[in-house]
Amino acid sequence: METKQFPDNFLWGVATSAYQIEGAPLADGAGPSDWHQFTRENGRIVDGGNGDVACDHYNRYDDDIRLIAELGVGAYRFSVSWSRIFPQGVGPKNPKGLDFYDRLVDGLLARGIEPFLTLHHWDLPAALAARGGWLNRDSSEWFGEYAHTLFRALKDRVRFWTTHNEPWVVMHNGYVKGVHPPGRADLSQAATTAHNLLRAHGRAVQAFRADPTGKIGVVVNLEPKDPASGDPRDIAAANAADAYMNRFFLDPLLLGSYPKELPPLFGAAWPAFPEDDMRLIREPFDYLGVNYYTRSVNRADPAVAPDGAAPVRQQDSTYTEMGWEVHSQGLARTLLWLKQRYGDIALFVTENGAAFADPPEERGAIRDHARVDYLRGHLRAAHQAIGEGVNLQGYFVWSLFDNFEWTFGYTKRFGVLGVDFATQRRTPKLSAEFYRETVGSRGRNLFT
Ligand code: IFM
Repeated sequence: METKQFPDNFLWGVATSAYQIEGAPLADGAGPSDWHQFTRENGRIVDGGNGDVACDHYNRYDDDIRLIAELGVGAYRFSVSWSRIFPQGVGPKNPKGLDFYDRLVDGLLARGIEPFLTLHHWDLPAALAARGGWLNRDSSEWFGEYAHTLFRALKDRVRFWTTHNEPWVVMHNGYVKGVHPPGRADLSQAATTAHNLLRAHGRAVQAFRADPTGKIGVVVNLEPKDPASGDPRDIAAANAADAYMNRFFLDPLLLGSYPKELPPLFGAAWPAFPEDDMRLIREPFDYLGVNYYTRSVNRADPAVAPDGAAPVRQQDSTYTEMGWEVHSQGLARTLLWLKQRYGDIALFVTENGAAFADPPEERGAIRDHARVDYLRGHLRAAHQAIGEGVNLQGYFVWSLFDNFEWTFGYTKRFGVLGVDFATQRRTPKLSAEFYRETVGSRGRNLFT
């Protein structure tokens, strides 16, 4: 009988991001980020939470590396806080900020863990936000300079680099829903932000190629958009939602133009972008990171801007604490869709995981069966996609720890390690044990 396993060289990892775990946002000469400021505005974050302490990883990183190593994983995906490196976003560097990531990278490598580094996972130096942030066309140059500094400092040891994490969320939550910095609802600003994020990506990729080592990519959040019924209006709404979320960034990056659905959806708010920008945006990169959590089923609703698609809850499905449907087959569909639409680009699942209300700790263990089931289902789907010819090279669980879940503060727990935020004690959950077995057996345990 054939044994089902993941390939030998498959990269297994866990993921985090700077603002969600580090704490000490102003330590050692760092400048404030837009998130540092946003969390100080009244009513922005559930329970008034912020990243001032988070998982205190800035101080505990050494112990945390040991915990990562105990999971047996080969890679750790983390992000760098731009305002630790450039307190003003541009201009004078802060060597102590760089030292932190230098020590982190060395610590990971000493334990045989591959650093998988993201340059921008949402936090932007407040000084640059004050200059318009991503709305400013100069943001591509600011980002290029920041990226170049990190390449010079760490490219001798870091092989895998990511420009942006989920640029769609930066645009949608920041400029459509207004629940992330800068808290606006302005479609024209949303489109400009998307465009400048894409230009900044291209600029960083160009800087990366100055030295031919390593791999650079970008990470997007994707979900299949299904229609709620066979009604042509629902089918059209699901297609618009797909253009707006799934193709908004990938089409320009990989095909060189925005989806044709976008200008009509945005109407007068769609800016006239300089044609020449597409050359920069299309700069070839090495891999695509996919963050997959759920799918959505949509019905037409003209009141929802800009895609006119309202998600509909499914009667017979399970939902996570985020209100996201558990739908593991959607991961296989997404990976296959990528291959079919964009070709055989190298793929990583750079985030996958779930927030559940975990049971209380019992004799030193948190028995998070729901998360184990979630991970098992999605890992099987990833394995299936490989079997169907997808060039999937790695998988990262979101997240290593319970951490600061942005607008939701500390109320949503995604970790395979539980964190008691009063004491900073880390407790492995059942899912940590399950994932350790998965990594150790290259996924054989998923099928027994
Ligand atoms: O916590 C976030 C992460 O920062 C980006 N991707 C989705 C996760 C869960 O919401």
